Amino acid sequence: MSPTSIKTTCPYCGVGCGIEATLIDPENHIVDIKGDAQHPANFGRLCSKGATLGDTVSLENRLLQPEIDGQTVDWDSALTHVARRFSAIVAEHGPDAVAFYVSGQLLTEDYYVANKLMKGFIGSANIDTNSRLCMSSAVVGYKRAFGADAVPCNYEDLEQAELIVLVGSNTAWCHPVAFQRIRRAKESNPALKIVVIDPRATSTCDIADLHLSIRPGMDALLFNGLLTYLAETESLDRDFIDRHCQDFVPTLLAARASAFDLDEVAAGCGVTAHDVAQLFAWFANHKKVVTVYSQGINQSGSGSDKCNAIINCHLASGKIGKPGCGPFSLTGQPNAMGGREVGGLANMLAAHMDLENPRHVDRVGRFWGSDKVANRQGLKAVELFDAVAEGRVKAVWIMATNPVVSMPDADKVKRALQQCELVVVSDCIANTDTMALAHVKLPATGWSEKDGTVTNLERRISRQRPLFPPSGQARPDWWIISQVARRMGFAGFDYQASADIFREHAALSGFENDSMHGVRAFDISAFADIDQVRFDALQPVQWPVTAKATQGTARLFGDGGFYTPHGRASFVPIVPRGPVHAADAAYQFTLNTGRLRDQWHTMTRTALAAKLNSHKPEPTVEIHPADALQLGFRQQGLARLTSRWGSMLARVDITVSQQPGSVFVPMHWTEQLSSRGRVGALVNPVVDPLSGQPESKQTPVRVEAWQPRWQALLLSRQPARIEGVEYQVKVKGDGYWRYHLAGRDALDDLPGWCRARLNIGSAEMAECLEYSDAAAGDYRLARVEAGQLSACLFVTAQAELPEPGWLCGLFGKTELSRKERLSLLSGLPPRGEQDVGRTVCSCFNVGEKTILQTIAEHKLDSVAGIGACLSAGTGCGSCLPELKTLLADAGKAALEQCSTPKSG
Ligand SMILES: Nc1nc2c(c(=O)[nH]1)N[C@H]1C(S)=C(S)[C@@H](COP(=O)(O)OP(=O)(O)OC[C@H]3O[C@@H](n4cnc5c(=O)[nH]c(N)nc54)[C@H](O)[C@@H]3O)O[C@H]1N2
Ligand SMILES: Nc1nc2c(c(=O)[nH]1)N[C@H]1C(S)=C(S)[C@@H](COP(=O)(O)OP(=O)(O)OC[C@H]3O[C@@H](n4cnc5c(=O)[nH]c(N)nc54)[C@H](O)[C@@H]3O)O[C@H]1N2
Ligand code: SF4
Ligand SMILES: [Mo]
Repeated sequence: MSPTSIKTTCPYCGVGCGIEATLIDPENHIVDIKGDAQHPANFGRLCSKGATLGDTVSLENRLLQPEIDGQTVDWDSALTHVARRFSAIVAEHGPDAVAFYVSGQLLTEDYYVANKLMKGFIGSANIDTNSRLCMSSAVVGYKRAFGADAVPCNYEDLEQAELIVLVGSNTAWCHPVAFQRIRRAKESNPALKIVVIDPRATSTCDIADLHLSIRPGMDALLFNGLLTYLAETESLDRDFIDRHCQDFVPTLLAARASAFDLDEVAAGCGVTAHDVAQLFAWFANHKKVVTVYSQGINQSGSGSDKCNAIINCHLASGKIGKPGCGPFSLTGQPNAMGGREVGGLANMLAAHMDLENPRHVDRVGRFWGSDKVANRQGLKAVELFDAVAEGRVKAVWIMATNPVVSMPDADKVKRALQQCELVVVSDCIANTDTMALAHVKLPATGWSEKDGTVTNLERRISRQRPLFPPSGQARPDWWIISQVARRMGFAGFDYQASADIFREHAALSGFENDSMHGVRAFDISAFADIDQVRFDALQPVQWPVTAKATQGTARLFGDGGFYTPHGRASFVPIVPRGPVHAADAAYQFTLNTGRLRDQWHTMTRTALAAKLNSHKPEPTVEIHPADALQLGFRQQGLARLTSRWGSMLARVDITVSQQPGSVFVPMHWTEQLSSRGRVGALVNPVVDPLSGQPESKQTPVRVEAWQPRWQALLLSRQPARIEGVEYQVKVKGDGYWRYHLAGRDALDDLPGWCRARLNIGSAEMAECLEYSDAAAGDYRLARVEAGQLSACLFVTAQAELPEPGWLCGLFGKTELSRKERLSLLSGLPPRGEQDVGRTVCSCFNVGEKTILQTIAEHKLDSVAGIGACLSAGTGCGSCLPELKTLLADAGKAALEQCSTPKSG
């Protein structure tokens, strides 16, 4: 029998890549993953995260049973309990005393039902989503300009553009397959110009013709400057402005007032006038320009205004609605767009309708058969958790998001949940920082079991199809929500399958959506009668999908046709504002936070794939060499970061990619994997007044060296028991666990402490190798069972710890050689053997040292050469920028060697 192959969609980023999954051994969840060659989002390509999905579908750390107060219960008890408690609180305190906090990682069907229950039947709009932290400013930007939350562009525009401006977007790491498309477009059309605007020099700069290392938060000034420049150089599209837009004059006046001349703009943005002039001239002189923007723009106290400052420039030059043009907000999550369609945010109603529009509320009420539809905005994420903290919200149901990690002022969120009357959490994973605070735990099906649709960042709806039946008692989110709704006594939740919900959602999108009632952008009414067979066969398609556009719609606003009452796009006058909290004498650095190449958010799934953990195994703080020198930092030392809201510890990474005065910390680490690595605890809870989106990219912090008394590296086949260690990071490897430890308390009995960590009693000492230098504070211990390395621990007070690469590799060996055993406690490979170093290429598992050695041996001077020798860089391509850096480093090292006169 040939193995079954199933087409589905990647559950990570908004690129929305199609996947072809081949079931090898379905019972044991063994599946082969490759890109779907036919899917228009990726044409067969995947990045490191998508390609390793097969390593994340085991039952490791899955939540498989419902629980109430730590006791396993059956579904009926759990659902009845949730329904009764929610009903009772609503009866006593009103509908606004309860809330849902949901996620752009729900499927559209899950999202639709959650929104319907809260806004339609409980009668409150207290349902907000992690998209608040992500896309809400982009939504305000589009709605203010176009009258609808509609992304005008698609991926082909990236290929057809003459200039792509990537602003506040680390596309290379965060939307890797879209980035590969841009890279290839540039290879085949070298005239294509790429500009990156980011305080950091990221991997995205690898293909940039120009990088503006902008002062944090100053983007609106830059784009106001651009608008002024377009007007002054007669680069406006007067015809487009006159026929399709309004409010141009006040907008230009506002832009001029803030950004009168180029030198002023350059000084304000902290970049050279030459570079600003270059960007402006390219923008003005090219017809086809796409401005791609993401969290460097959205996650700001004035993110909405920044979005409109960008859109203003595209409207003014008519660079919109045509191939190769447009302001292109890159959605982060796989279904952030789907959430916007169903109205998952607290300030919108379903299917692009508004809570504060009585006709919309009435229409949705008639459609749903409810007279309780909410008619005013609910609490936005930060307000929502504030209300939980104050006891105004007494019950919260969190689905598919991990707010104890990802919210700003995250320690406050944690405290709020600790004192909340009822916390219900639906997740596919058993141990998360948020799940740890749940009174009721509901096991959801995860990717590989879920069945429904998602919409990617170019409005393309794709199917996620199940590969396996649900594990344990896990159930789809839509099922869990509908069951609670029914037990609360509400009609209209009798869905049998996700297709039933999709059909209803499609019908609502077309309901009274016409010129008589007012046209709404989101319309997929062509699917209003879709049956299960057609749903199962659904091909990727871009909305709107209507009777007129049955094959979907590639691009919007080709000839105006904006969704404002008058059909014209609105310019929005912008007064630039810097970060709300500026750095000061006490908190001298601006903390910037964001993503790493191989991890997804709070790592609940990506950290299950050993391959993805070795690129960046620890939480780091990236800092400029000049700042590091002043603070007395050394590379790979430890630092404490403190803001007015919280503090954390991180490994120091000194790098010129960082600008002086600013530090970067990844958002990913949790309490499950680190003792003090949650950066969210430090992030200020400042929000954009219009969108409510937090300013997660700029918080003033103090940074200082953190000097431990001892440091340790522990590797073990079994998870080790470590408690009370101040700095602790746990990393899953291939067949072992790895711990980085450091503490300031003296370890009185060092050998005893080490043996206890490895669970070694006196009987087991016979299998151990041991090294002790009490005077120096060095101790090393390794256990070899039946010829195999089972654990090793290196502790030091002063010296360096061994690099883990070679030691980790020993866990893959069935029998250690005598030479290896002799070398073991030195932590260094025996003479003639090579440590592979930190993983650079995750697809082919190639380490940094292997690459450097191969470059030297074969005198390589291109990434293609490295690919030919080692395959590195020939998979997903995400490591290409790093390979180039290694080539450059190797070149410099070789030069230095040549120019250093040989002594003696
Ligand atoms: N590998 C990986 N990919 C992901 C995700 C993931 O967790 N891991 N998450 C997905 C999600 S939900 C999202 S929202 C996207 C996010 O995708 P991106 O927005 O591309 O990612 P970030 O790293 O959050 O931030 C982007 C850049 O903004 C820069 N920045 C900070 N401040 C400023 C500023 O003032 N001005 C400008 N111009 N730039 C600034 C940062 O230095 C950073 O390089 O990624 C998606 N893709
Ligand atoms: N400092 C800082 N903070 C940030 C950001 C930043 O750049 N800097 N970025 C923000 C952004 S843009 C985002 S999008 C958020 C993301 O932050 P979160 O949404 O909190 O992060 P995730 O780890 O993606 O959480 C998803 C959870 O859902 C679970 N899950 C996965 N699939 C399913 C499912 O099908 N059903 C259910 N019920 N559960 C499921 C996962 O196991 C995980 O626990 O973080 C925000 N926070
Ligand atoms: S780019 Fe990577 S993470 Fe994003 S959808 Fe494609 S494979 Fe998944
Ligand atoms: Mo996001």
